[in-house]
Amino acid sequence: MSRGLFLTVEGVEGAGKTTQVGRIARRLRALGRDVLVVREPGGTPLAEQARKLVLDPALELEPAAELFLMLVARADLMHHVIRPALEAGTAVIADRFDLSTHAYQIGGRGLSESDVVAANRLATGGLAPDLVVVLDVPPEVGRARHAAAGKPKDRMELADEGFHRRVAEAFRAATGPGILHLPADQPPEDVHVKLWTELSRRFPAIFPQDAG
Ligand code: Z5A
Repeated sequence: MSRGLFLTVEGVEGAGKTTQVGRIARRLRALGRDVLVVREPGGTPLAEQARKLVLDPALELEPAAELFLMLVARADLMHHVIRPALEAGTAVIADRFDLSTHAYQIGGRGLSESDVVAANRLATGGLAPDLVVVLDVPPEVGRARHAAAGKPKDRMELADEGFHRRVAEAFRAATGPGILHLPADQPPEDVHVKLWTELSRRFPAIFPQDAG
């Protein structure tokens, strides 16, 4: 059996990642495909504990401590969940993955890129997504969506304006053959249609354009 597709969806808070991941997964399942959705940080008992710590507004964390909590979660999720699923031929869709580390811990916190890349490689064992989708929305649009949803702010969301500007800039600047930027400042259904079209262009056997 061939390895499953590994897709990650990234972007600033409120970009619509969870919404789009859910739609893609539902449509794939309706087509009879095996799909696993994960969110980072989280997805295993250890990773959920790390998530609680790293998002807790009552804690003050050094950038390196924040990085290691993200990576302990990733290493555990990768070993126990993502890798076995991909090896079984399941498509894995991750709501955030290592481009978030790049944007938040390197771009936002200013940690050394080479150190973070090396530490991330240890956490992932070198397994990289087949495609990284970045949902592009201005950070103020994402924040307004968040505020409208009435969710309490976590430790990362409470960071200062400059931090969030640097994070947004790092997402905007991310380029490469495995990275797809998608304008996401439109209604969820329109974003979904554009995203599915782009996915079917790249992986037609998995995302048929005429179905669903
Ligand atoms: N983090 C990190 O620092 N380093 C790392 O390596 C990793 C993560 C992996 C996890 O938060 C935090 O961890 C995150 C980065 C950091 N911190 N920040 N800031 P998270 O991923 O659990 O949460 P989030 O991404 O910040 O927020 P979110 O609310 O889950 O955002 P979203 O998934 O992009 O959006 P959504 O849940 O789909 O939608 C939010 C609301 O907008 C909701 O009411 C929707 O109905 C609405 N929505 C969605 N799409 C649309 C459109 N198209 N139009 C209008 N309204 C919409």
